[in-house]
Amino acid sequence: MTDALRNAAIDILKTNDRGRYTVPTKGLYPFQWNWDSCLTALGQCHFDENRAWTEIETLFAHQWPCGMVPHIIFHQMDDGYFPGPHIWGTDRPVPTSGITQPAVAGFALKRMLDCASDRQAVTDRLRALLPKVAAWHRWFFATRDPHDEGLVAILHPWEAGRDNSVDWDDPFDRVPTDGITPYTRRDTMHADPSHRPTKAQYDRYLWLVEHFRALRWDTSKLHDASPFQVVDPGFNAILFRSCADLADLAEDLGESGIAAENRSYAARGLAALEGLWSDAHGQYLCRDRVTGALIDSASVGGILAVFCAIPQARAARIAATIAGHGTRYCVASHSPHDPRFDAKRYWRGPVWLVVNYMIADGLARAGQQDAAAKISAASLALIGKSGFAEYYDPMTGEALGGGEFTWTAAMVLEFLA
Ligand code: 9WN
Repeated sequence: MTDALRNAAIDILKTNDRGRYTVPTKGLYPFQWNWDSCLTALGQCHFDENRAWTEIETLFAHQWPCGMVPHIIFHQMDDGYFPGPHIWGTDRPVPTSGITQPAVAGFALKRMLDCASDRQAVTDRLRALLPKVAAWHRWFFATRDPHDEGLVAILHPWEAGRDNSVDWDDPFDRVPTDGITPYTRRDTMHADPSHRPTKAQYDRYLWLVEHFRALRWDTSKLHDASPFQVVDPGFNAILFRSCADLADLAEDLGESGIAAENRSYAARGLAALEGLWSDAHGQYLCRDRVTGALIDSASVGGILAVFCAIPQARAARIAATIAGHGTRYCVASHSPHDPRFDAKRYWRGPVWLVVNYMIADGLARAGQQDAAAKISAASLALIGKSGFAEYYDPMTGEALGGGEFTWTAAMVLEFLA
């Protein structure tokens, strides 16, 4: 059984492999996505280490001079996805989007080094990537933390990778929709529209893209010009974990400057994260940076915070919060106790294996082995029941969204390891 699962996962990774990068799934997402690629590489490590390193190298080959690593690289034109390169208009040699995604690369590289069959053999590749990842981290704090809080803001829901989370509902009230160019969605041609974001949300996604494009994608200007600035605990936790992991890697390679810089980002960030904790919710919450208020929305973003080194008592409380969800399959992307929970709509309830993986990893590191084991078991049960889907109904385990999904397959290889 385990062998069959492993082989099926490897088959998906190979089917979606386009040579030097992997698409999340054919049809729905025909390009390279940032955090998908980094997590995909972890799966590739289990059968082709060389290919795994290439995945990350390809991503960083498209880093912007300012340090940002874009969320999509449009390697080859494909009309199957909207918004395509002409909407973004970023004017890059190979077209990319103009926003970023969770900075999971630092963590991925450390994990890949730990799994390497011959660490010496990958040292040069790691040495070449190290300053690039460090530049990305520096860019985050330079452009997304203008008041030096130690926490960075996302300026578009696509940056968090949790596109239609309940977290963004209130801040989205401030994002206008007037004047956007008429458009035709493609996602709803590949997936059930009732499982995807709404038109009202898409209008706002597009308004933000057009607004930033009008500013010529000058990433030093976008933060202050954006009506949407949200400090997401999950997004920050991934960055802090990557900072800490990059610092370890840098130390090993004798790069003391990068090590010290990233240790400091991680330490300051962890201290600042405390301000997002909610005792009432038993998890962290997003902060709306425009109003300064915490957002009353118990999403998985505040649970994912356990991926960085939060205090053990917080991790224990988060484990209890997950157990308290009471869903058959964990971890729901939104609290089922909140009336806004929607078991089938994308990031408003469904389970995502990548998020499960990071939560389980964080819980295990914080001494919550039982809770971590439950998440791992639930993840594999979902695969056994419904295959390698994009996301799943936490109540029924039904497969939702795209099929034969790359990062889902990659996470299965990790869960089986
Ligand atoms: C927009 C590729 C990506 C993931 C995101 C997920 C979804 C894109 C979309 O697909 O977002 O970036 O068009 O829906 O929300 O996390 O990286 O798998």
